[in-house]
Amino acid sequence: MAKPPENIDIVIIGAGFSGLYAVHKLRDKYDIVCFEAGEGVGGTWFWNRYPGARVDIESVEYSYSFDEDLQQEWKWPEYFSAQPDLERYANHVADRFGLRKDIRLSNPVKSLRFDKDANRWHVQSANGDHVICKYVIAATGALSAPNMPDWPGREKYRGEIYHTTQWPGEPLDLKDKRVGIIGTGSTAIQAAPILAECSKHLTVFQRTPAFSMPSGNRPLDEEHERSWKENYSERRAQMLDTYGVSLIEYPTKSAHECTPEEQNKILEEGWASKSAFQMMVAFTDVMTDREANEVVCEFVRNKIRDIVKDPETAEKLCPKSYPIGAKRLCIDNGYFDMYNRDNVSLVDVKSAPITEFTETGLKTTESVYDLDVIVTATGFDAVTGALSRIDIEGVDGLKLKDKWREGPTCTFGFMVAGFPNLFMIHGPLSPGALSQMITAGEWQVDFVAGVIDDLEQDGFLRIDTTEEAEQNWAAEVNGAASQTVHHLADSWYNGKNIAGKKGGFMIYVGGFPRYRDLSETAVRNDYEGFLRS
Ligand code: NA7
Repeated sequence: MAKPPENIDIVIIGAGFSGLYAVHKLRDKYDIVCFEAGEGVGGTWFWNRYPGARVDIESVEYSYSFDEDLQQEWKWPEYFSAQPDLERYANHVADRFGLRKDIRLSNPVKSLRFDKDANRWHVQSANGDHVICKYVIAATGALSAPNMPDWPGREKYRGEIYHTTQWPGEPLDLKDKRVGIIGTGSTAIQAAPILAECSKHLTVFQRTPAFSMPSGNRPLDEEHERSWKENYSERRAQMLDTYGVSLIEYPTKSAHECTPEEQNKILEEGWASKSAFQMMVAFTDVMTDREANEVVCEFVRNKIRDIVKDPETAEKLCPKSYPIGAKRLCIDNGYFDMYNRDNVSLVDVKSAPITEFTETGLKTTESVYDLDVIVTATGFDAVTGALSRIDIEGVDGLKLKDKWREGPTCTFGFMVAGFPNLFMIHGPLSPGALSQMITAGEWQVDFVAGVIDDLEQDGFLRIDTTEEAEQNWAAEVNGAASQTVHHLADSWYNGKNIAGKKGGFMIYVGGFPRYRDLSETAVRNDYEGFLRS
């Protein structure tokens, strides 16, 4: 028998870091329910349990700022936390702030339908819950819908297959196994060195080589921790004034203003620094000038050539088809050095693509590979994937997946015209994954909470955005992207990692301060670009 509908104020979708904060922020003032697909909280850091999973931004930054006591008391063991520590942190926050009673685990949202006469969303979940609410906040994550290649023959493959984001909870015994990993993005680059150490043989199937920097990870030293804890409020405020909500060192000189010796010195310092993202800002023009960018590319290629002993393998591993930083930079723990092991081989699947699964492994246009375990580190239907996989119907039967067929449209990444009272956190065309997502997510949740408070105080029943505002925002997003080298690579940033996915660059690269100013200015100007009624 169908469950009776429940009437509440707000549904939050997702109990990842942004969703958890939204629960905390809104629960005292409103009746809320949070639906979560996973069996636990933490989102990205619940799902991504593959060996080597680790954040690539410093944990003192990549953590909540909303509660000073939490900030002071929590101890990160390392500069860049491993997945278990991040999951532990998410659980600690859920317990400490009593968030669990409002979160329904293992209960993904299946559909959303807007009743325009009643100004209410009808939310249906996998467990048969039917919630009628005024507002929906989709904190569904930019990297949560896995991309699984659809080569034929999967059902006949007799070995084990694991997508990295659906890794089993128990440790795998791989010591006598031939393992294949497909992909060489951030995930594969973290997992592969560990898989190589614990398996009989590892074959890496590479379509596009990646730029990767060595991780400067180490146990967090007390002095560094103390300096953050003594200055947290000031530093958090500074972070929000930086391009990527992160206090990396920003450069003052263009590559063209430096002699080759100066360039080399700066790049060596960047290579040895804690954060890979330092390489994207080694000079002021790395992300905007092809020549400046090429200086950094060639420096990294030479590092790869120095590390990898076999020159043919080294050359295959050198990215040459796109600028550095145009795809997400990777951070590794011994990735290139791994190719010096006897039990690791590299297969180029750009020139000879994988065509099918066989009973015993994979077939490419040139060869067959026998594998006991296949790891698909093939990434995500990113940014829009999680929302497009929910059946979302706005006013007059408009479906979100139809509206976004040619690419996502929205205003400031928050709202889509025709879908009133539905707010996205880290939505498409927001700074999303090009910002430090926990702090940026807190700011977005605060912004949406302010919009809801205003609606309630001013007696409005709904807010929508306009198509004109969406077009203006698209022009701003595309204008910003066209100033950079980002559009010169196929990646999950522009959806070109997924066959047939349409749309342009999905992330706002005009910098967080401008994004924040434009959003706040629109609200101050009597909700310019929005319709309240
Ligand atoms: P990514 O960065 O999207 O990497 C996925 C990798 O899988 C990438 O090397 C892809 O090659 C490869 N891939 C995808 N489909 C195929 C097929 N069909 N054949 C061969 N190779 C394929 O995902 P990650 O999980 O590594 O990282 C996602 C983000 O998480 C990362 O950017 C960080 O922000 C954290 P391609 O490059 O598309 O040629």
